[in-house]
Amino acid sequence: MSQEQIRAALRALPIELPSWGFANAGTRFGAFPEPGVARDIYEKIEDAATVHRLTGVCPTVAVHIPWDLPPAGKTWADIAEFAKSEGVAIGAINPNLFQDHDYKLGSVCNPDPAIRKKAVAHLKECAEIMKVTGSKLLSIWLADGTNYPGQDDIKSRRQRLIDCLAEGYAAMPDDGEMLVEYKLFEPAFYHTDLADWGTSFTVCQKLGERAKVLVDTGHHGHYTNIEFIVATLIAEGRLGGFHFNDRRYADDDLIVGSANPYALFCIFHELINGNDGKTAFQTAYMLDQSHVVEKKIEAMVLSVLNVQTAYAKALLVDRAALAEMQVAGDVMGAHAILRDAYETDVRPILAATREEIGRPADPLKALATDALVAERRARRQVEPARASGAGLGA
Ligand code: PSV
Ligand code: MN
Ligand code: MN
Repeated sequence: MSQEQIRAALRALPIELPSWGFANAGTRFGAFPEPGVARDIYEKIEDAATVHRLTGVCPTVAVHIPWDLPPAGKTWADIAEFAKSEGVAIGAINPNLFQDHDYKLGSVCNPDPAIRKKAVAHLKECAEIMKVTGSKLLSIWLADGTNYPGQDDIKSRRQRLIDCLAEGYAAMPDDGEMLVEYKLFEPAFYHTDLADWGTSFTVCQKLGERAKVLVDTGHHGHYTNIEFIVATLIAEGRLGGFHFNDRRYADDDLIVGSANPYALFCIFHELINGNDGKTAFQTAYMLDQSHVVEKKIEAMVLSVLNVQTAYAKALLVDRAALAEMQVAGDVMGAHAILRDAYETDVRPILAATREEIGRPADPLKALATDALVAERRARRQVEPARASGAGLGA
């Protein structure tokens, strides 16, 4: 593949940023506020727009409801307009069905029909926000599950889940997609109602064609082969997108590509393989990270660079030669093709990709001396926020 083709492919891969990754976040042991950090939906959009300005590949920002809400007197249409004025758009709408005290025993799986009704009403509210903002994605993650054997009836919970999500699905715009995210455990520790890709997949089959599986790279058991899941979901037409992040232990939500860059490369290899062999499969590429000790905008820029690095390396795989090795049963030869690509230094390609569209060759270096970012960080430390709501990430 020519360098020009690689640069074009990199520019054509949009990476969505999570609003909550720009806000102060913490663990259950505490949070450490960052001076000048984004405090409301406006400021999160400003920071997402900065990342787009520096990288050229982040045109949308996902929002989480109600972490993100328009202030009194403003509407979601106003927020979408503000995003546009900043050069970005609202991306996936993420309902929050896990923090309200009513959801202690679950949201859409709760044994109490009144609480399920409340959860469905929230799904419908988010479907309306999709219509107003022009978002095409309703991204569902549930904290539903149980902590003890016998706590609730697993079979009944599954049916409640399907029935409630079906109502949310029906409320979406006709061209909207529902992304169904799974997670092995946490906050539930005995069983989780959407625990793995198979569970999400079968639920999507019940919901309809526009329901697809969302793969969050931090949500699996250790040593799970995520690229195998990706290849399978593409083959079945049910890969809906990614929440990229990295981890060493559980759902650490660290900078993607910081701990397991080779795994990320292997995921992109399957994304290209499952498509036309030249570009990655079209799906929703999103980051889902919470930055606790690292500077938020810097962390997001680095995450984007790491995703592009993995993609560029995967694009370098000599697929014709690989196919020959595979047919010949040349195990070491086939593996060497992948390794050769992985070991290539793609930093010059990435720099050229950005310079061609008038973005800095080194976005992190540019960020360090960015006057607008410095001005905003200073202003936020003295002026009140435009809206309320800290928008803390989980
Ligand atoms: C849950 O761990 C999750 O991955 C879901 O995507 C949530 O929306 C997000 O994290 C909140 O940080
Ligand atoms: Mn996620
Ligand atoms: Mn997560």
